[in-house]
Amino acid sequence: MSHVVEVRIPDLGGASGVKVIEWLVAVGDTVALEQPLLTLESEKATLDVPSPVAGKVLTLHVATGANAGEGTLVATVAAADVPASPLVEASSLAVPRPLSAAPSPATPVSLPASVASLPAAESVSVPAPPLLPTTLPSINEVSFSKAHASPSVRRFARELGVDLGQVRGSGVKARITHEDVKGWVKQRLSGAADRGATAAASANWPRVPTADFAIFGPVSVQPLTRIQRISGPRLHASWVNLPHVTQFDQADITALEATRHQLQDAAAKRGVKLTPLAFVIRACARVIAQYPKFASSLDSTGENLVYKQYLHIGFAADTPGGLVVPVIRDADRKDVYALAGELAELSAKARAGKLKVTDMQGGCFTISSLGGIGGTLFTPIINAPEVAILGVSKSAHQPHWDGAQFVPRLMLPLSLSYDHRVIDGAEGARFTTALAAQLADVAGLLEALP
Ligand code: CAO
Repeated sequence: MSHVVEVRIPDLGGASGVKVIEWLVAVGDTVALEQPLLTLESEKATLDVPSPVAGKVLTLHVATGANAGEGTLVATVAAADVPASPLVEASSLAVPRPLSAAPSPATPVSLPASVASLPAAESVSVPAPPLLPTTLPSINEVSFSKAHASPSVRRFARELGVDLGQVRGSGVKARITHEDVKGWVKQRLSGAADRGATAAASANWPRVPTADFAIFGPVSVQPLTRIQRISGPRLHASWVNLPHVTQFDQADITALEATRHQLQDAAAKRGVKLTPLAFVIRACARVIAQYPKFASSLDSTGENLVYKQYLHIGFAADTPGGLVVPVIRDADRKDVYALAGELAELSAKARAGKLKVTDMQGGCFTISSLGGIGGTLFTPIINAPEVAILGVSKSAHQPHWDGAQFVPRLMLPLSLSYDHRVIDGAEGARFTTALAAQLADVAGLLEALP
């Protein structure tokens, strides 16, 4: 016959201001004797409150995040078949554990039975070991002891052989939860952490807070556009997976702009308008021919660079639905007129929402031009799996010292972001220097194509 047992906060050894930071069970769960029910945190320690009986959880009396004190009623449990007094307190069972105490060298570490009983690897030949122990790194006791986790999470991690020192906490004050441990194990087993491919997929990233904005004033809610829903995660993936460095420079485009204006009539006869971007694409194509690494990609193992025997260049286009990146195929085989024509055509398609998926595929390098809008410099996000992206800002006249006097020159700001796993800082600076020189060499940009 069952009876109801009240679970109260135990003697806290003088600690005050404890908070319920995690419920480890839910109403209706069957619990074993001494199974942790919830985790409390004080300024100095976390502790689990175990169930004083085996039975079924009937009620949780406090919410996660609530403050509690010694004697607070936290749960009621229907005890099964235990001939005991109707009211039992958990006070004698809870064991606090310091948050960051260094381990005492004398303290024996209780390994899970399966690990503790393994023979020394070099002394015997053993059959193929199970996946988990072979793929998880061994536990570093110092970092394990310093990890911010409750006793039940520690126990759980020990059972799985997880080094808590390597697990990122997603709980309050970066505390490691059961879910974090499970997520870490899943990630290791899938090999994602080793490949470094999906750091973003990890459940262990700290999360930014959300808020109920309506508490502070009226709000309206607008869903993200389809393009934003697609491009957002891709930008995020690139941001978190690729070590970005942005190299800034500026190019003297005084001569280029003068020539561009002179060529507008000729361009109009061909039915195109020459914008600075067409020249920038032409310049990039020529410089990438010297520095092909900037149009390469890492392969799926992350251990080889793939050099493409073609050069398709994408450009970011601002559309009412969001950012899209149409791709100009074989940009290295097109002169500025052809590039200007394709720019206009693809931009119009982009703004009308008429780009096909194939119009946006196969890019090797991307250019994001904000020159028609304004701004000085920015840090564009690489369009992975590409390894570099060029940001172009609005040109402006600047005084230039020619050795005798200051003369006005029209300068174009360049912001090159590159994947530092593939491109070194010196290469990045060489690339922007070469690009600036190429943009200043307008005759070279207008050279007939081979
Ligand atoms: N400096 C000064 N003026 C510039 C310039 C520059 N770097 N680049 C373009 N301009 C001028 C052009 O000459 C044109 O002026 P005129 O009409 O007087 O000739 C005007 O700005 C507008 O140019 P444009 O935008 O029509 O043409 P474009 O070829 O330069 O750009 C496109 C085309 C599609 C790239 C652009 O319209 C666009 O969408 N830009 C936004 C890209 C973006 O959102 N990037 C951010 C992505 S990362 O979040």
